[in-house]
Amino acid sequence: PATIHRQDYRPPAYWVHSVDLHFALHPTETVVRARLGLRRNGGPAPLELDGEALTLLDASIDGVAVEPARLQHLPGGGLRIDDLPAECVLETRVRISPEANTELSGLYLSGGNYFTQCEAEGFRRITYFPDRPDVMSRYTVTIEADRASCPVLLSNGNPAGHGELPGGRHWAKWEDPHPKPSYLFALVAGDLVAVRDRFTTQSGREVALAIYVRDGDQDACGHAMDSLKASMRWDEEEYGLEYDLDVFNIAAVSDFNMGAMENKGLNVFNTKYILARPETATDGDYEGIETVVAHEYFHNWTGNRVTCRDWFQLSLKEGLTVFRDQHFSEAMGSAAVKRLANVRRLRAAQFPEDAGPMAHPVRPDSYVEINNFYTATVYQKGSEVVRMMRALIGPEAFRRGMDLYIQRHDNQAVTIEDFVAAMQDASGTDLSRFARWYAQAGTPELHVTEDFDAASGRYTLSLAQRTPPTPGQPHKQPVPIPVAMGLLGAGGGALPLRLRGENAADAPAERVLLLEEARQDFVFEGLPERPTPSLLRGFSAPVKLSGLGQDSLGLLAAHDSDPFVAWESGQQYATAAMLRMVAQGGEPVLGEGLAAIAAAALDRADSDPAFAAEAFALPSESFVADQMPVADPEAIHAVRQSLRRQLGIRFAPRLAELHDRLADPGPYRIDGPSIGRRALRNAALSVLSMAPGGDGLRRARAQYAAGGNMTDVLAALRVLVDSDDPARLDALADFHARWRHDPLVLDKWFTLQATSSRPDTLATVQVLALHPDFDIRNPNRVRALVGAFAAGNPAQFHAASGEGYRFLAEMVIALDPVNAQVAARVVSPLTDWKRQAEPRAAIMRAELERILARPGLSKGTFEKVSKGLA
Ligand code: B3K
Ligand code: ZN
Repeated sequence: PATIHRQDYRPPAYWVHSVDLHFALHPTETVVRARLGLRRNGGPAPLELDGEALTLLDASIDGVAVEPARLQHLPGGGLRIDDLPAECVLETRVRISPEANTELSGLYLSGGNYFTQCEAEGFRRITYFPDRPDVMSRYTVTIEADRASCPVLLSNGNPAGHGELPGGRHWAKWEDPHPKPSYLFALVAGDLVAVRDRFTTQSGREVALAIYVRDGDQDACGHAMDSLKASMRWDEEEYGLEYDLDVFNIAAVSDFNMGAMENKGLNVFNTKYILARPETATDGDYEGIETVVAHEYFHNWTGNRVTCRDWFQLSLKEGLTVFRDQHFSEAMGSAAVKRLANVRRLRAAQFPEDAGPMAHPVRPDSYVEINNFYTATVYQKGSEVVRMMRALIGPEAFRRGMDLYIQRHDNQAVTIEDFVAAMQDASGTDLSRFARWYAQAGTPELHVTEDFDAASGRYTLSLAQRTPPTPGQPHKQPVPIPVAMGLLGAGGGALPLRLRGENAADAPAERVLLLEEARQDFVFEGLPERPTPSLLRGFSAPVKLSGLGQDSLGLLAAHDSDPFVAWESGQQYATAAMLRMVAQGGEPVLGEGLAAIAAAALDRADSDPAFAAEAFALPSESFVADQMPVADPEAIHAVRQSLRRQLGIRFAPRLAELHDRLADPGPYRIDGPSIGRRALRNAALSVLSMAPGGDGLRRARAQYAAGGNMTDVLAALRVLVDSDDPARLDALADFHARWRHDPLVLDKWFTLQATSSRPDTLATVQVLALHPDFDIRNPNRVRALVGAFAAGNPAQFHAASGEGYRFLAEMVIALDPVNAQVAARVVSPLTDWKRQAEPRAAIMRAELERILARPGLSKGTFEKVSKGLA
C-alpha cells in the first residue's frame, strides 16, 4: 500500500460547488444519483473521482450520456474523466449494498435502519466524488424509501419538503445551506422515534432539537439532551459561537466504529454516548455522554464551519475540539478532578503511543491509512498543545485568537499553521518555536536538579529537557515548556517566588516559568529555608518529570495546594516504590511513606471525596510498566495486588466505615458530589475486599443484591468477579439473565470478565469469544471483550504461555475482512513487543508475522502491523 505524504499536498483540479443527491434506499440495491456542479481550479486537467465498492450504472455530462469508454476506472475503484469543460454538471448513478457493508464506513444497515459514516473516506463508498476535505460543496439530498420500514428520513441541514410516492414509498428532501466537505455528509433512515426539545440561541434563533433512538429508548435520552443544551449555551457564552441551522438532530446507532460523528446538523452517535438510565449506565458513562455530546456539538464551528485542508491537519479540528470539550466539562463539574482524570487518560494512552512504533507528531508527516491516525496523539496531545498555547498568551488573547481564526477562515479548509497564525496575530506573541509541538513526536522529559545556598537564601532550580528519538525523527529540538510552579516550606506552606533581580514586595506564590532551551537555571532569592519545588501545576505541559526525591514527593502529596501536583506526587511516590519492589523481588511491603499517602487521601473523604478516591488509588499496572525499559507484567501485577491487600488490612475499619457512611442518601443523582461519593465508597469496597478474612466480599454480595444504580452494582460485581467467592458465578449468571436484551449493559458483562485479575481469565475470554452473544460484526462488543482484554488486562494478556497474544492475533485475523478499522485498532497491544522480555517478545513478533502473511490484509492493519514489526 502507498504512503501519503503531507508535503505532496496539491489543490484539487476541480471544485464541486454543488451536490444534488438522490437516494432510492434498498437493503441490497440502493441506487444513488449524484449531480455534481464542477468548476475547474486552474488549467485543463483530468477529473479524478474517488470510488470504492460502487457499481456504476451510468453517467452524463451536462445532460449528455457519457460513452463508457470515456470513463477510466482507476486501480482503487475511482474514476477518471479527461477533457471536461471548465464548468459542467456531472451526473452519475451507482448501485450499492448497505446490507453487505460490514465495514460500517459509507452507507450501512444496523438493526434494519440505514446509517452513514463518511469520515475520513467513507463518502467514496456512497458515490463517485473527490473525497477530500478541501472540496466544500452545498448539498441538497432527497431520500426515497419504503414508508412502513423507514418512516424517518434524515440528512444534513434543514428540512425542505416531503411527500408520498406510489407503492408505499415516500420521500424527504434536505438542504444544507453551509458548504461542507464530503466527510460531513450524513443520511439516517429507518424506524426510529424522536425525543424532542428546543433551544433559543443568543440572537433569538429557534432551534428544534431531536434525538432519534429505537422505540423503547426514549426514557434514556435525558442526559444527552441536557448535555446538548448546556454545550450550546456554553459555546455562546465562552466563544460567542451560535448554532446556525433550524434543526439539530442526533441519531443513535448500536453498530458504530467509534464514539460519535459531527455531521453537519445530523450527528450520529454510538448508543453508548446517548443512552443512560441510572440502572443501566455508570457515572463514567454519564460523564462520557456529557463530554462526547459537547465534543460533537463544538465541532459545528471547529471542524465544520472551519474545516481541515487535508487529513494531516486533523488535530486542527480534533485537538482544538477536545480542548473545548475538556474545558466545558471542567466548567460543569469539579475542575480539578476532571483534570486528573484527563491527565490519567493521556498518560495511559498517549505517552505509550509516543514511545511506541506508531509514534507520530500531532500533525503527522505521512500515513498509509488515515483512520489509523485518529489517535491519542492527535486528540489528547493536540488538546494539551492548545491548552499550553492558551496558558502562554492568556485567556483574553486566546479568545481574540479564536475570534480571528473564525473570522478569517469561516467556510474554508485550512491548516494548523493558519490556527497558530491567528493566535500569534491576536496575541502579539511569537509562536514560531511553540509550533514545534505540532511537528515533533515523542514525550519531552523534564529533569529537575536543585541547589540551595542557606547563607544567601538563594535557590537555583535547573530544568533540563530532552525528547527521545522516535521513528523517522532521530534528533529533536527543545520545545517551549510552560512550568507552572510554586515553592513549599518544610511545613508545607507557600514560599514567595522572587526571581533574581525582582522586587521583594510583590513576589507571587505561583508563577509560570518558560523553559525554552535544552537547559535553563531559574534563580530564586530571599528564601528563609530550603524549599521543595511544586512543578507542572495543573499539568501545565504534557511532559514526564523526574528528579524529585521521595521526601519531596511525600511532602507535596501531603501539602501542595495544587490538586494535580498533590495527586501526581502521591502517584510518583507510589510508582517509585512499586518499581523498587518489582526490581527487588520477594514479598512486597507497604512502607510507612505509602501508608501515609493513603491515609492523607482518606483524610479528604469528607472535603473532597472524588479527589480522595483518585489519590487513594495506586497507579495502574500499565503506568508502572510504562516506566520500565523492559516491563514485567506479572511481577507488577503481583506487587500491586499485594499492596492493595495490605492497604485493605491496614485500613479495614476506616474503609468499612466509609463504605457504610457514603451510601447514597436518597435517589440516584448525577452531580459532582454524588459521583465523588460513589467513587470513594466503591474504591473503599474494592480495597477492603482484598483483605483476607474481612467482610468486603459480604458487603459486595449485599451491594450487588441491593441493585439500584449501575455504578454500585458494577463495582460490587467487579469485586466478586476478581475474587474466589463462589457467589461470583451466580452473580454473573444473574447479571446476564437480567440484561441480555440491553447491548450496552451486556458489553459491561463481557468487559468485567475480560479485565478480571483472576488467573483463569484468559480461558474465560476464549470461551466468551464463542458465546452466542459475542458478535464480531459489532464494534462495541469486540471492544468490550477483545479490546478490553488486550489493552486493559496486561498481566493476563502477557501470560508467559503466549496464549494471550495468539488469541488477539486470531481475533484480528477474523476481524480484518469484516471491519478493518476496528481490527487495526485492537491490534495495537501486540506491537508493544520491544518492551517485553524474551520469550514474550519473540512470540509477539511471530503473531504479528502471522497476521502480516494473511492474503488480502487491509491497508490499515498492514500499516499497524508492519510498523509494529519494524
Ligand atoms: N470526527 C469523528 C471521528 C471520525 C473517525 C474516523 N475513523 C468523531 C470526533 O472526533 O468527533
Ligand atoms: Zn472530534
